[in-house]
Amino acid sequence: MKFQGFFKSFDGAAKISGTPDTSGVMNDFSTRAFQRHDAFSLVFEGLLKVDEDGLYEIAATSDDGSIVSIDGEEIVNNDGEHAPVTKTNTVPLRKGYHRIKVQYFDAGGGDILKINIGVKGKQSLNLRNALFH
Ligand SMILES: [Ca+2]
Repeated sequence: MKFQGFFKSFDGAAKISGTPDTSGVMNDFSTRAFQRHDAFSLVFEGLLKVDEDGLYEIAATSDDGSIVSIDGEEIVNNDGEHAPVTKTNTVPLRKGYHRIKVQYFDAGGGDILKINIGVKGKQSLNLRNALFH
């Protein structure tokens, strides 16, 4: 996935904009490279590969806020300044590639970003093998 990194907070994940301080490619939704910054924001964009048609559950755990969009549609809105909170939603996906975007910001203090995707009742996707750019 491609990412854009900002070494500052925004007034919500939905507000992230402007010229990033850094950018590149990552194979998962990791905040590791940014944790030395007191506050930071990330936008990830890439392709999600699913191997079967199904109703997929998308779970986003974040501190602070995050938004997950698939094929241009907002699926999980976990935005706002808060301690770790998990929000989930389901979306029907056909086998193949889907555009995925994750917006995330940390306003300071602790930071967490965990995205979990899978067909309900089955094992979650290994995102390191399912994300492309
Ligand atoms: Ca925080």
